[in-house]
Amino acid sequence: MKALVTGFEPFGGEQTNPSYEAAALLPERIDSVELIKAKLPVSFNDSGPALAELIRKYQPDVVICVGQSGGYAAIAVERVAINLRDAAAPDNSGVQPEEQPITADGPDAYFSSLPVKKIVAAMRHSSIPAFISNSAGTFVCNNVMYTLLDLIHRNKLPIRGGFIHVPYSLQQVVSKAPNTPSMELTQMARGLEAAIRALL
Ligand code: PCA
Repeated sequence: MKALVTGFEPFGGEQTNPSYEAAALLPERIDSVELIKAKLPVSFNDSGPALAELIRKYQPDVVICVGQSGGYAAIAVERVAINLRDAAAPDNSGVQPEEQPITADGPDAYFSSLPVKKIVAAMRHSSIPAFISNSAGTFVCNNVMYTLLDLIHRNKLPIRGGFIHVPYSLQQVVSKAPNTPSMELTQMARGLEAAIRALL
């Protein structure tokens, strides 16, 4: 089995993005799963084509896209992506769509095709705080999750795909307000590993 795990470049004034840093900490192989790790741009227009190209190149069986969601202290396993772009701030390309569909002829929403309950249970079993989130927001992460599931659906690809949000890393919050939630990168990586093992 081959799994593509993507993280993002930094955005919103941050120096790092824990989604990519945590993905990069994963080993090359987990049991029978070969892992491919890649970084996506925080861009509404460029992230989808970049992901599509990675899928075309590596032909993975599983795609797990990971993003940062500052404000949580637990890993959020996303259940649903909606056909909406509505950004409160510009992306890294300066694009800030408001109330636009991702694809005009697409369904309103797609459910993750990963076993979200099983993944949350596996993370918790590994002592990593985790929950099911019913909204991936309306920024680039939701856009990537929707684009992934739309690509799989339209092309009838034999891929299980979904999205996971991780908190700020400890490093990111050292100078933030003292009550800002965070998680150690190694814990995030353990959570992602538990997610992959849950797919075996
Ligand atoms: N988080 C953003 C986009 C990139 C990332 O890591 C989001 O939640 O949409």
